[in-house]
Amino acid sequence: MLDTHPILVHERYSGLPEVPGVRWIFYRGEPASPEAEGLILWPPQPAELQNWFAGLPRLQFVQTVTAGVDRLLPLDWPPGVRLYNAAGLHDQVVAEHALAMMLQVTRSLYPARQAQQRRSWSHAYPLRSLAGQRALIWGLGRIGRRLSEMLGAMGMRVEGVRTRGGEEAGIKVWGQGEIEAALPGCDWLILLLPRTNQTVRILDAGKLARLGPQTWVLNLGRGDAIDLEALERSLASGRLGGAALDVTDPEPLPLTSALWGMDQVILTPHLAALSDDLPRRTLAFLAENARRFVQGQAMVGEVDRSRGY
Ligand code: OXD
Repeated sequence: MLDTHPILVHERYSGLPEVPGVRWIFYRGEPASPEAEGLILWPPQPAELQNWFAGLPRLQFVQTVTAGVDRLLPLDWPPGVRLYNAAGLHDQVVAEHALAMMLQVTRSLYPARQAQQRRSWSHAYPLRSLAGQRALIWGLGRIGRRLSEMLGAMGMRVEGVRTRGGEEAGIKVWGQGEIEAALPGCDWLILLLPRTNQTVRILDAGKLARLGPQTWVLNLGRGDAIDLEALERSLASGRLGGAALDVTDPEPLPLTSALWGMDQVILTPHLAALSDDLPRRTLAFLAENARRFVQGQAMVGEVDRSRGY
């Protein structure tokens, strides 16, 4: 017979199935249950969480439902409390969103739709194939690896960038220090970076200048990884092919931003991870990680707070 482990869960997840050994305690507002050993957050609430720690003396872990945990990292974490992100939950759908953006561009679906609205049987737009094009995925975590598989299956030449270079799952991986050499000649630069002290404005004017008029920049990580003013200048001058941004800084973009109106820009409002089956998958993910906790197995998604992901 398993001991019972109380885990606080935001009431949004009240559909969680029973997990042997877990006593779910649903909360709204402040989770005041001093016996709780785990806390499942929705959404990440940094200021509140800092205050809650004092009332949760038995807490062993905090679980988020997001991939990024940047807003929680600056907190003063009590010793022994581990942080877990939703590793794996968003890989497929975020990768699909990136692929959809890319195919929308190469197959000119938006211009075709505009022609359709004019009832025009037009071929007056560029049509290309992804096969043979070079994609550089900057931030080769789980989502990046899933995307690299998809792009590989499309016949693309896929490379990655991560802290240390080498080879992973058959693709060339550039080290972060080699980025200047990696950028020239890529057709797609796809940012999937977590936010850390090193990633803010990491794609700046200097690095944008190393890209060419054929390059499209995608960002599905954190908006502040790109210097948006420099991006806007590169796009306006034709030195860059286009940009597809699911994240921006700030969010939403100011209405005065020229990016809203550019034909070579696709904006989606930070929804790359959303899909109709996300609630079901989230419950299954949370239940499985809680099962691992009570059975003393390694939970998935432990964040190294010193690295920031
Ligand atoms: C995330 C997100 O999961 O931005 O981090 O949606």
